[in-house]
Amino acid sequence: MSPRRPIHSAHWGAYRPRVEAGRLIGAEPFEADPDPSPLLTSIPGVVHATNRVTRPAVRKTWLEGRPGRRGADPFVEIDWDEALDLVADTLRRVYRESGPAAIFGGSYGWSSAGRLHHAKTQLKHFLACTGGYTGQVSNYSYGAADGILPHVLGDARMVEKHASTWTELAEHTDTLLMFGGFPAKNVQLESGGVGAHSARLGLESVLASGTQLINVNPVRSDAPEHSAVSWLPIRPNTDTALILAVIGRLVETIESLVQRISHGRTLITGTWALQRADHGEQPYWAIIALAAALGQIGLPGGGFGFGYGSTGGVGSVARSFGTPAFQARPNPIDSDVPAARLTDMLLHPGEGYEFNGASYTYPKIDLIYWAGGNPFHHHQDLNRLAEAWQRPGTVVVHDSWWTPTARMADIVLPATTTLERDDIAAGSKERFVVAMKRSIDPQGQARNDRVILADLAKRLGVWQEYTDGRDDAEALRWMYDKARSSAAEHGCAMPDFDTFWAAGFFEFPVGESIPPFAEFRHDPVSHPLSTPSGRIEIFSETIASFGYDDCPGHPSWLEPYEWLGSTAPATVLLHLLSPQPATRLHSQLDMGAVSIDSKIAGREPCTMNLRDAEIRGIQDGDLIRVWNERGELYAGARLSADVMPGVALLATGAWYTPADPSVPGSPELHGNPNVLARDVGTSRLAQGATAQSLLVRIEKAGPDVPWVDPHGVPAGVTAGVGE
Ligand SMILES: Nc1nc2c(c(=O)[nH]1)N[C@H]1C(S)=C(S)[C@@H](COP(=O)(O)OP(=O)(O)OC[C@H]3O[C@@H](n4cnc5c(=O)[nH]c(N)nc54)[C@H](O)[C@@H]3O)O[C@H]1N2
Ligand SMILES: Nc1nc2c(c(=O)[nH]1)N[C@H]1C(S)=C(S)[C@@H](COP(=O)(O)OP(=O)(O)OC[C@H]3O[C@@H](n4cnc5c(=O)[nH]c(N)nc54)[C@H](O)[C@@H]3O)O[C@H]1N2
Ligand SMILES: [Mo]
Repeated sequence: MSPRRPIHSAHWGAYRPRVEAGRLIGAEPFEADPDPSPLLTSIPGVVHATNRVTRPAVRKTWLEGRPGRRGADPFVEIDWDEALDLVADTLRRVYRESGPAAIFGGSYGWSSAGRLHHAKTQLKHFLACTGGYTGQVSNYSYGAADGILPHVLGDARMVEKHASTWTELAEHTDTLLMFGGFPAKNVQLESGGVGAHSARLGLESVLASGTQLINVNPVRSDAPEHSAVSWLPIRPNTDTALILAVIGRLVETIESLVQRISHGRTLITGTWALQRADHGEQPYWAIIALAAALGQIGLPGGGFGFGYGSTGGVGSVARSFGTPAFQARPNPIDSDVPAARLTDMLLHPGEGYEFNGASYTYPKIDLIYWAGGNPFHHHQDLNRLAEAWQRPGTVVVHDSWWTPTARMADIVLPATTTLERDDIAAGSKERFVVAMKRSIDPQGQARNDRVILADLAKRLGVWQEYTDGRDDAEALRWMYDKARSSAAEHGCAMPDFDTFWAAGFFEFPVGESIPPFAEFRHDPVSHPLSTPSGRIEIFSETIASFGYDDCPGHPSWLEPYEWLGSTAPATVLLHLLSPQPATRLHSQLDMGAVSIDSKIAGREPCTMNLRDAEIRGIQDGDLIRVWNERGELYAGARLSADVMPGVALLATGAWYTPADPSVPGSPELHGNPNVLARDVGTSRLAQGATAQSLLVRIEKAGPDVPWVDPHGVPAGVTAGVGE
């Protein structure tokens, strides 16, 4: 038998890299993966892309001490020592002059699957050692759920860490009522990597067992094609109204949906997208209330669950002990802001805001430090962010590519990709722990984030605190050994590091599953929830006591600020949903083969109903202009009967490319929906992102739409060598 090639992993799956003459030429799926992701084919082109950051670069005007404009000015390349001195001097100055709260190190973003070199975590660890920073609490994924679930259920585990398994569903569930359906495209992904993709096949087995699935969704195609699947189209952001009506009808007249779900075992699910909307707390609270009214919470295959179809691991058996992961030391200061309130923080230093029943004040930020995230992909109302982003004195970014955020920085440091270093992938809901072996040399002058930060720590006198005296190889072994001890305490024997590294992966045995709330149902007195009453709170005295009209004390239908029922008819305004992209992970892999192949004349496809296209004289493949009062963009039209009339879909992640970055609000040429999304919180309770509540106008574009390569490099820098 020929020896196996080394193994590697990514958020979209484990694979075996094929390397020739020092270059990655292919990524073959891990042999134990029954349902590998097509995204693997994007990796070689991305790793050797011409828009890799090859050397440290500094914005010219910043270096010269002139104001200039971030995103518009050219860069100059400098050597590593100079760059590290500049960053260290700036950190020292800001700590001295403005204090730790003036350093924004939230650095939200998925970074890499590798758990040691997870850039965001390493940055937070570093800034905790240098004196502290302003961080972020909660996330863009399920901010509203994070706010509401602890009040209703005692904690937020149900949002992803606790769900009935596919096996339980196949055995017990008669009806699966899915708000947001089950978009198979999303379950390619799991933070920390996937060894064996199981969710799509899991749902297939549930359908094969005879379960009926109702896809409540503006989009038909986000559920399997199967005779047991029915589509209930719904206007975006109106689920709460439907759910509350169903609860009412349960005790009144009987209609077909009520009929269906009140017979046999019913599981009600909600995708995370549902709560990423104005008043996003409400649909989740309403789903819990409906499940409570049906009386099956705690029974196998009954009750409610979240995140099915949002991420790969939901529906797998959860493990109670840790997988290898690096933990940052605690931040010595406390000035975190809700993740999605980034622009508000930059625009309104010193002003107050409400969050979960308390009042806080936004800090004044002088230095933004970002590694492993892409706010000019992920944040709402990018034109507003682009202005707010000009305010701090300095912006430092580590990335492997010239992303839109790197272009908006003053100092850009080139980071290695995972293929250029050793690491370990381990999703928390995943069976496999995978060795990510270095397969190629660092491209250009790229360095590991941990090495960059260790060199800065040396300059700032905190090398020992930051590294604990361990180099990258020693730290990797230490991280693994910690997980191994934790597993041993739970009776699970992991091999020693050398054996694991030689084998390339370790598979955890699948444990027993207990339906969520089974113990609580059986004996609520001995197993109370951590809510004030010990029960599921359909009415919350705590929330009512906050006095928030945007989140009252019980689930309520509250009109979103923009929705199809609000203003002009759908012949004029369309509800734009920005789902997760099938062709990449957020903005990652946008210049890879799969994403590039999906574009229309280089722009992101925007899917709309045939009727809406016809009214506007738009044909499949046309360039379209999409706009509202916050911004305008160009995209390519895709027509489909799978999207209900009045709704258009533009996936997230096309790299933000303003026609002229020196002009505020300049048209975006590549199709990033966040130039159109509104940037206000779900409510004062959770302050989550509301990216799914927006109306737009769409027209066929004129003949002379400008074009700028979204994946180029800024003036003054050396491009990578390319494929
Ligand atoms: N309109 C709209 N907006 C949304 C959403 C939506 O539904 N609609 N969804 C939101 C959600 S749920 C999320 S999670 C966010 C995602 O937002 P992000 O997590 O910020 O998006 P990514 O594209 O994954 O950004 C990761 C960045 O890290 C870089 N990176 C990867 N590996 C490394 C590394 O080893 N070192 C360094 N230094 N950098 C690295 C990548 O190149 C990339 O630039 O977007 C949010 N934005
Ligand atoms: N391929 C791929 N997969 C991913 C990601 C990626 O970037 N690429 N990102 C990952 C991340 S970070 C996250 S947080 C998850 C996010 O997962 P989600 O946020 O759940 O994903 P979406 O695709 O935005 O939406 C899921 C479904 O909800 C439906 N929906 C949207 N609004 C409404 C509504 O108001 N009512 C109803 N009934 N349905 C609605 C959409 O039509 C879609 O079918 O995805 C993860 N998976
Ligand atoms: Mo997310």
